[in-house]
Amino acid sequence: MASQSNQPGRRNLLKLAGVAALGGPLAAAESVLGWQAPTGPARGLPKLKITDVRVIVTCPGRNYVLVKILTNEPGLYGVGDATLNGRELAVAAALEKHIAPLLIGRDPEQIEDIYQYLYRGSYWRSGPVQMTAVAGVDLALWDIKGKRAGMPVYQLLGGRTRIGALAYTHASGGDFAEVEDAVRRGLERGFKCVRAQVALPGLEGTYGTSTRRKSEETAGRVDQQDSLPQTELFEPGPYLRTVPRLFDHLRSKLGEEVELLHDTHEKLGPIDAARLAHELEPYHLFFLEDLLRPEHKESFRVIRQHSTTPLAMGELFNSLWDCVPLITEQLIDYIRCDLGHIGGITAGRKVAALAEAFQVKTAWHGPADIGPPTHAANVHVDISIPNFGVQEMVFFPEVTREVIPGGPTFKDGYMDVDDTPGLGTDVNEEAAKKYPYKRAYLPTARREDGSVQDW
Ligand code: EZ4
Ligand code: CO
Repeated sequence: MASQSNQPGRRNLLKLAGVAALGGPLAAAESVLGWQAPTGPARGLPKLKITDVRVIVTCPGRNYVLVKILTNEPGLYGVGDATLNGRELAVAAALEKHIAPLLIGRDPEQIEDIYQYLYRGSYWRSGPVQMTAVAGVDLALWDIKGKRAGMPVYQLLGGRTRIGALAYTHASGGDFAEVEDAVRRGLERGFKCVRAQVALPGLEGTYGTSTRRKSEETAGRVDQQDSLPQTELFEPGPYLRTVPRLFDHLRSKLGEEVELLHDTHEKLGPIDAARLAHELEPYHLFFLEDLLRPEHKESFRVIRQHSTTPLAMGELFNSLWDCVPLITEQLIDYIRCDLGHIGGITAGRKVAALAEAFQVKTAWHGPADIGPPTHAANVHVDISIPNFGVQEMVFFPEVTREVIPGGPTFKDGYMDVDDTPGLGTDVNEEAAKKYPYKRAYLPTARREDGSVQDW
């Protein structure tokens, strides 16, 4: 029973409890108190221990938070991504001050136990800061397990189910012709699926509707903003009148073959959302994304009563349980939570399995403001589950790739990962130091009367 005793403070705890010298049934209690499941190491390999948890905050163009977990096996470490756009330092502090001390000495092979411990063991559960921190740890642990097994993570998840992950890119513009051109550029690049967003006449615009610049591309990029959030404008009336006309234009110019998507970015109320979904029916969208605020899952019933447009939801969800009602009531067709904000691969595979049972497909969030390890995790899950739908993707600039090398590839409309053991991403700590953190926020939005609007 002494072989499991590698937790600092555990022996003291047992002494206090006066049970240190006792055996028999208390041996089990001891392994519970030390909370190391009484399993042996994999394949007769020496038992692994976490020796260090490094949190790397860096700004190669935009801010990223990386988690590097080191082990007692020389050279064996894992890298995870714990980036939460606009709240990076809160996650870094949660990791450094609260979570890292819990991990030192622990067995990094016990991924599920560590996920349960960090999620439920904190008593205060869920929330974007905590679940992003948990995701950073979780990805690093899957990376370690893959490296130790000599296998890419998708093999550990059950092996390949498809040739690659069907990907979509973003197209936007100031008017319909500009959007059409942007969609054509996406198609020329090999994409079969393109998300289309257009500016609103007479409005400055906000996420996905900007006239002056692409809010969704630049948000959080430190070269694009002051150190305080910009305020952008949104009105539902012009939006609701414009978007169906955009898709009428795109279908008449591009035909039926191209798969078109659109993101409402949680901006509408229920009856407006239902109207939009209904009026987009003739244009056969691949899906309509994030119509409602994440608090209002019950309102998806209103939309479903009025429309057959496929619905996707979830980038603001923080846990498996946020996804449950929409999936079990079949109120959506695609669950698109962010593996980096719901607790990582361990949480994502549970969401995927729940969704499979209700014929819901996955469409994990894949924007520029989560790092390459999360994009890699997306694809490892995508290509190993039966109910994958589509994968949002971005191309990272060279400066990001210098600091966080590796990650998925893109060819002929599909993302893929190679057979590098683990996740296939890394962090260059020396390069990261060249790009110190700079405070940056996502923009905020208001209505024309000055009241707060969802961005
Ligand atoms: O606005 O990740 O579908 N993608 C998106 C993203 C989000 C950003 C917010 O940080 O909606 O671009
Ligand atoms: Co979105």
